[in-house]
Amino acid sequence: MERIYRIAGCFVAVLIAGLASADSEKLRFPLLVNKPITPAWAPLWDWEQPTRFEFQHRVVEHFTGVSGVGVCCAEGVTHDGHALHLCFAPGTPEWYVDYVSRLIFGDFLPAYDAGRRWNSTSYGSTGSYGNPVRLRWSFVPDGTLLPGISGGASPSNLFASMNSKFGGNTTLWQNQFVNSFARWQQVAGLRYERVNDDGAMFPNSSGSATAPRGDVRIGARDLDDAGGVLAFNYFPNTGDMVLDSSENWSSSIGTYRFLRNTVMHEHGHGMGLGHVIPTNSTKLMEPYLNTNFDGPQDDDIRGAHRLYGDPYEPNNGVSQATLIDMTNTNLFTLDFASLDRTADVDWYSLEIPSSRRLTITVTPIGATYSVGPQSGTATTINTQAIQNLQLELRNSSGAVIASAASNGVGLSEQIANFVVPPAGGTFYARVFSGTGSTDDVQRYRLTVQTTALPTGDVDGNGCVDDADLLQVLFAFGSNSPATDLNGDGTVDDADLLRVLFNFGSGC
Ligand SMILES: [Ca+2]
Ligand SMILES: [Ca+2]
Ligand SMILES: [Ca+2]
Ligand SMILES: [Ca+2]
Ligand SMILES: [Zn+2]
Ligand SMILES: [Zn+2]
Ligand SMILES: [Zn+2]
Repeated sequence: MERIYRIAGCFVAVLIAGLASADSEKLRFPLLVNKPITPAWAPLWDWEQPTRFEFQHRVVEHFTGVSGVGVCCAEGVTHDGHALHLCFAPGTPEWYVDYVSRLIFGDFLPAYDAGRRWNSTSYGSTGSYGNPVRLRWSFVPDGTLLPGISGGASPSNLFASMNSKFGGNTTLWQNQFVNSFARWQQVAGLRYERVNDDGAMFPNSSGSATAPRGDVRIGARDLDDAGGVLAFNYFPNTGDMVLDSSENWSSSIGTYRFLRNTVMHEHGHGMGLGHVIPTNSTKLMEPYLNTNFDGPQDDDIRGAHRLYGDPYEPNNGVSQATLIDMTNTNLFTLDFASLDRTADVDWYSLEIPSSRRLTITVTPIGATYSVGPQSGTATTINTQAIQNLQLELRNSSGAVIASAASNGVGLSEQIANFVVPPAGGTFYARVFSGTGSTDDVQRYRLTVQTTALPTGDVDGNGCVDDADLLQVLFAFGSNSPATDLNGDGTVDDADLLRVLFNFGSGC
């Protein structure tokens, strides 16, 4: 069954209770039917078959008293083959429409728990899901009053306690935070800037470029003595972090992994991720801290990509293409890329020197493991087989000159040994989604390889011979890029001479 769905716009949350709550678990109730969300009840929506939308919209308006129903809808085919049309109340947040749609249409994967992303930061509004976000972060000055795990207010002792634990080496402990944010920035569409902090009321004081204070503010105080709770963190758009100053943060094992994994986990919440199960020491966002690995793992990275895209976003068009410069290398590997949804398209701008063959490979990255949201159900998924990757090579005017799309979901695609027009220049690799894809994150690795050819080797067989000479002669006077060796726009004497001067080269 081909799974498709489409979401067209959105509006107000009249039927959703408690949207302002920070507890995303409480938000997961269906809008029009008061039943728990599981794919099993999708067929109960038979009355919502896509035949009489207008009537149904009026019915919903009548029952709910909400006007404007029908502007924001999702349509698709459920996991068991029912064509379905969902109506959401005006103002329903996009993430919720997305979440419910994925459940109903059967392509919900119980993976990472990606809740609500940052939609407003100290840089301004942030765009939609899959687009990168910039965040400022700061350490609150000691004395800033911080809430504990059951309310109350105690002054932050972050600087005093950390300096004490780290023998007065402020740079050392602060660098562990710097490195924690740097790691998230390396693997997902998140950009960080450290700023000062004016000690404004905590939390609930928005980040500011001028105040100054971060979007993500960090403090410490005793929470429950050593052990137990290590830290807690607010979800977007608050994002602030409170560490328990009673913990052994200066443990240097694994390059301060106890501190760094705590910070990276807490900031996982700070970007909108919830806890995941099972607690088997394989995922950063498990409810209990793990130190047997370093930083975000596959499920955590996928969650961050669903919210903010991969680290190369935005690259959804030619003008935003991610640069891959092959001028001084013949092998380039790009990790942590993904199609963060089926609508994601990734463009790469390739700078190719003259006289090259080109091989581009896109390989799905992932693994098979069990995962689910905390207090939900864990299911085995294969994150390597989510989307059907497709690959195109385009020239500088955007025309497709090679493509690879024959392999299905979970398999790599390759444009192999393509003879690049001999003058080289700018080309574009475009990675996008094909049939059979599930609308969820597909991580991939992109590899670009070039092989040098002799100058004048028009057909790219490694030898400058009669065949190359004939190609130039036949194209003489034209603007054919394949034979325009010097790339000046015309196949002429100059190109002919390049073949003649190099005749026999490589043969
Ligand atoms: Ca504690
Ligand atoms: Ca992408
Ligand atoms: Ca494919
Ligand atoms: Ca020429
Ligand atoms: Zn509709
Ligand atoms: Zn409808
Ligand atoms: Zn947590």
